[in-house]
Amino acid sequence: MGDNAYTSGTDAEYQTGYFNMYANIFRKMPQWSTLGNHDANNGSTNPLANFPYFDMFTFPTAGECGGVGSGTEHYYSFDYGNIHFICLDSQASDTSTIETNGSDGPMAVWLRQDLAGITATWIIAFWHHPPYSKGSHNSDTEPQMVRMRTNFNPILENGGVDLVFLGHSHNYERSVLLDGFYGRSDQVPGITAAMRKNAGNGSTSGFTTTANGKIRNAANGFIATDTTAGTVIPPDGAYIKPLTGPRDRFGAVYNTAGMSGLADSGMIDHPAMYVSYNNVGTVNLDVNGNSLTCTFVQSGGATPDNFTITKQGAADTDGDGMSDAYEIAHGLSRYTNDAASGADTDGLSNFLEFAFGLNPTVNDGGFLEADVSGGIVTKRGRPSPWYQTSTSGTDFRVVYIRRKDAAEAGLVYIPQFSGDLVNWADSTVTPTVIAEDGEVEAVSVEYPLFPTPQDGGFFRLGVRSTH
Ligand SMILES: [Ca+2]
Ligand SMILES: [Ca+2]
Ligand SMILES: [Ca+2]
Repeated sequence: MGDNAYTSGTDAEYQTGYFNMYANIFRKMPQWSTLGNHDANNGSTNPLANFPYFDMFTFPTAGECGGVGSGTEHYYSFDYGNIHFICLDSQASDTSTIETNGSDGPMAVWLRQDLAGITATWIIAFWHHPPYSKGSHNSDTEPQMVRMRTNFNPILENGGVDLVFLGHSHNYERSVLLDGFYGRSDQVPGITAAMRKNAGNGSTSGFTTTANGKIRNAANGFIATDTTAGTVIPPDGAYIKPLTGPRDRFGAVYNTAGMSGLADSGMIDHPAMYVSYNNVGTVNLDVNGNSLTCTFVQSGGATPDNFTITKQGAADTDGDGMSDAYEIAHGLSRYTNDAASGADTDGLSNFLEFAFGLNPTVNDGGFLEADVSGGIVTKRGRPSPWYQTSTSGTDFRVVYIRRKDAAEAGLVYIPQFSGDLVNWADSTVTPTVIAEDGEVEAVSVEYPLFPTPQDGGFFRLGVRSTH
């Protein structure tokens, strides 16, 4: 996270404090660094200066490792597995943005292009100056820290960043799942409940604290409280973010880890943080498919913090049960709950249109039709009675349309049967898929045997969202 060798980042300092120090590790592991103030001749902000740092490292400038080429080693991106890493320069590059300064500097121009093309599951950004810190540096007042927060956090959050690693403050500071806070830590109203996408610890296993820290959780009323050695913090469960659909503004974790070489003091009570420590250690990043876990590891093996982010399901910003992708495609609002309304004249709510794969702006709510022998849905629509003949006679069944991404979209379809229209029983059989059209499938369920068949069998279908 920058400042790899003190004080001015000279070749000699790097040799002694970095290359000699970690020779065994460097034989096995590539290094991806970001420019710190000590790498820049102890504080230079000259964007044209060729610090020794740039001769010691060779960073991609033309997208050689994935992403959009930046044309400079000051900032760059690369892909590793299903992760897209973005390195920004908070020390010596122009941090202007359209929103704050009227026009984008080259770094903002490049970042927007790079973010727009990402298909990787994970986006992890890193740079030197933390946007949220009350460690050995104060993000309320230090200009570079303020600028990264006000100018670049919005771009990254709009682009769907999941995790940001930072240095500069010689402390460990780890935020909750946060979105949209660009002010001072002491401003009113400060970080709102809506900005805390998840105020819990994001841990799936819990952890045991050490001394020299501050923690903010339900047990202490979310007021930063001194940690004690040996306190067991129970898990609150992983931070959940959508796996598919638009990825913007579902929250990110900001993790300052400037304490690998030295731990300084500091208030470490920034309201963005779940837990902070003035202790030496390192952060281990472990990504396995749709799950990402960070663990704070100390030299003796203690692990006084961890958190997990899990990607699952379809993006549904307003939680109305209809995916963002569907709402955008059909002109509905992804920010307001419009599940119960219906813009067309087929009598189906927007939510049922979504569930049956229909169009909420077109009268298309007739009964479904399918070419069963060909296995093709020929017309999407409402559930319908259906029968098929077999060697044992005639099977009376019902058919209905189910989205193929139902599990991802959080949809549950519940066929129910009744003999008297009063008492309804959920069907317990697994529906049979009889046709599909790529996006949806028609499934059939046989009528259950009734004690008094002459009463007839009535059918209805419930559709529920787990969002
Ligand atoms: Ca929605
Ligand atoms: Ca909506
Ligand atoms: Ca419709």
